[in-house]
Amino acid sequence: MKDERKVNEKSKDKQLEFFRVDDKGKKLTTNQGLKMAEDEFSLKAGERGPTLMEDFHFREKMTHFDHERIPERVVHARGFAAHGEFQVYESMRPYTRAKFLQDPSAKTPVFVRFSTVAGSRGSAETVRDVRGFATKFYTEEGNYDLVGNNMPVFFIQDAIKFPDVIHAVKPEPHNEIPQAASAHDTFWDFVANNQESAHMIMWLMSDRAIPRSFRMMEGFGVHTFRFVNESGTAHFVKFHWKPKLGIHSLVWDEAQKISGKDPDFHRRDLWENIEKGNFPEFELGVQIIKEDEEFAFGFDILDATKLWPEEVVPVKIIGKMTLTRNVDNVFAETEQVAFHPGHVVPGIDFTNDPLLQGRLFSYTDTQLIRLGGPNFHEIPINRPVCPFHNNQRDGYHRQTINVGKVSYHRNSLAGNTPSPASEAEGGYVHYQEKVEGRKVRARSESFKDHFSQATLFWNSMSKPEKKHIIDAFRFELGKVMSNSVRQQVVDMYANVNHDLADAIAEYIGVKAPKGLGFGENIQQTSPALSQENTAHRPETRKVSIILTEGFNGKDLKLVLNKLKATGIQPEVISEKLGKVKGTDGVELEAGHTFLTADSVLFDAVYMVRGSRKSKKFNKDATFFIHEAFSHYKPIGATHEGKQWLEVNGIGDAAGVVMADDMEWFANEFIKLIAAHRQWGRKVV
Ligand code: HDE
Repeated sequence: MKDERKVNEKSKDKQLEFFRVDDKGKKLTTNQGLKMAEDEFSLKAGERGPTLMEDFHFREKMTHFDHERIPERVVHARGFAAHGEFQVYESMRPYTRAKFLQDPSAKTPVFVRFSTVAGSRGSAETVRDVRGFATKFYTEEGNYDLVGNNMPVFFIQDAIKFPDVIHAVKPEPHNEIPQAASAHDTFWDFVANNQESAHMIMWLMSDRAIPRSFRMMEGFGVHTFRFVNESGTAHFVKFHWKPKLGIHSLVWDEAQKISGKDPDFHRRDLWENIEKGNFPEFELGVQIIKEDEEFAFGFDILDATKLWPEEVVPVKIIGKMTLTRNVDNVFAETEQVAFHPGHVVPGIDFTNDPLLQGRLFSYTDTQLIRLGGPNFHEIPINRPVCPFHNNQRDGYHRQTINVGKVSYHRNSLAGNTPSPASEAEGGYVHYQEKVEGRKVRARSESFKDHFSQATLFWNSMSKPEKKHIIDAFRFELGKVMSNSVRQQVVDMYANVNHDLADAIAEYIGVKAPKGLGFGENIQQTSPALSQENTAHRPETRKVSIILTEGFNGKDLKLVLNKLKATGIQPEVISEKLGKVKGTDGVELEAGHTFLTADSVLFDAVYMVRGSRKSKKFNKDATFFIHEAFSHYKPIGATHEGKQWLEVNGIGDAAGVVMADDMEWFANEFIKLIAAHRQWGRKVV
């Protein structure tokens, strides 16, 4: 352990190395280190006789297996994580004394876990849901956890309601249906009867709830926190993660199909890109408000159902996180990592946001049951990279062997150590906020506007984004059996926007209330809320290349080289796996057939075909392209592929490029791929 402490101080990777075990090439032993001569047959009285109690090897192996599962997270059970590093661009010293935010040359190791909220551990990843975005910074002053989501607001305002919203969204208790879906009665009954959820539901019905990739979504700390600098001055702060690849989403039909075709779609995407060296990058941004401006906005900054519009309080980009390494073992790292919004470092402090205050209790409490005792901080993935010393002792699975007989404070036998550190020595000192008030179970009047920002969100959406929101409401409420609940939700959303309420009502057998609602007075927009206004980049997009034998080898090579040079990932689909022969001696490896690949697993299609004709190929390719077309994906075609698109009647639609000039074709196709979806296309 002492040696480990030494490496501890150098880097998280080195520290983890200490615990890494490779069983390859080793002799099989019991957990006591005893080499075993046999691992296939239990010890029996005679070859056909009963198994003997004496078989310690069988008992140990089976007992361990029987105890392999731990309780899954009560929320965010389905998740995937990666290691990386964070570096600040410029010192944030004027605002915070947090050391990891001060030195632009320092790299802080991080571990990030992305997740869905509602589904169980084995559920599909592309369901409509909020995504968790939890980051552990292993700083030299201790671990700092930024435990956020991919949406900047939340369903409720007070933590005491968290069990209610989660009970409502989880599968209904009498039949445990539906898994990982909010489209059912209890969830929408909760929404209609807890109208503080209005704004968050707009995000949940939007494209944000079906991200294309963990690498292409924003992250938000949600709550208002505090930065505190060396002289004790505080500022309110909100945290943002901005993906360098821009924000992109699936379309709903595609998301549902992927749930069946590849329920591991998001983890596979993250895993494969990190393995290939396409390291995901996210910039850290902060919005900062002065302490004396606490009441200068039209909303309460302690209310987690409100965001700070970026046009009013700009996001200052202060650093970058890069994810560079996959985990070695999902259980040891991803499953056992324990995040907690209360894991802070000097210079970062809390506010009285009642949602945050409740979270500060919940996370340790949940780790105690999930990780089986109070020593979860000793699990390798959770250990800080700096040493830790205190008088806490014992408990299940204690690993530290504390030497000496003193385990109390104050003492004289150990020179009164471990001793508290002063602020100058790096000790954490809470921000001395003045608080006064009566003990009440109540909500501040300033928390009672539930609709203004829901309307702001609606106003800020592009036309296609609005259509997706309407479709999502129609889908979700269409699955709700109770007519009364459907009506209540439509009545509620008439407060946000009347056209929205009308459009929903029209399809779900109820009527929107007459007259204009609250939201009609709100004209403001916040362009930053529309993901169409974010970066559009082609890097790492997956393009399916559809080929048969006899394709034009020289031309295709030129296009493929151009795509790859832009960072696009082409993958060949053909009739059979293996080499496909083209002209000019070119051979390409088909990694997929129509049996194993599907259009929903790619961002774009390039139809090349070849000279070989096959009815089966034509049928499969027709389905493939029509599906990609209906999901607004870029489609390119050259050579025999061109005629094929024309015959299929999709040759001159928006977002379809066909050409004989390969250079021009490649450039145009790349532009379409960068733009992601072709919303101008008419899809019936
Ligand atoms: Fe969590 N949340 N949460 N949450 N949360 C948990 O902790 C809780 C909230 C978030 O990848 C649990 O270790 C309460 C907001 C993420 O391991 C639990 C409230 C935000 C993760 C818990 C909230 C989050 C969790 C379950 C209402 C965004 C996954 C397992 C006050 C800012 C972290 C666990 C990971 C996990 C409680 C609301 C984000 C039960 C009581 C708001 C990303 O402690």
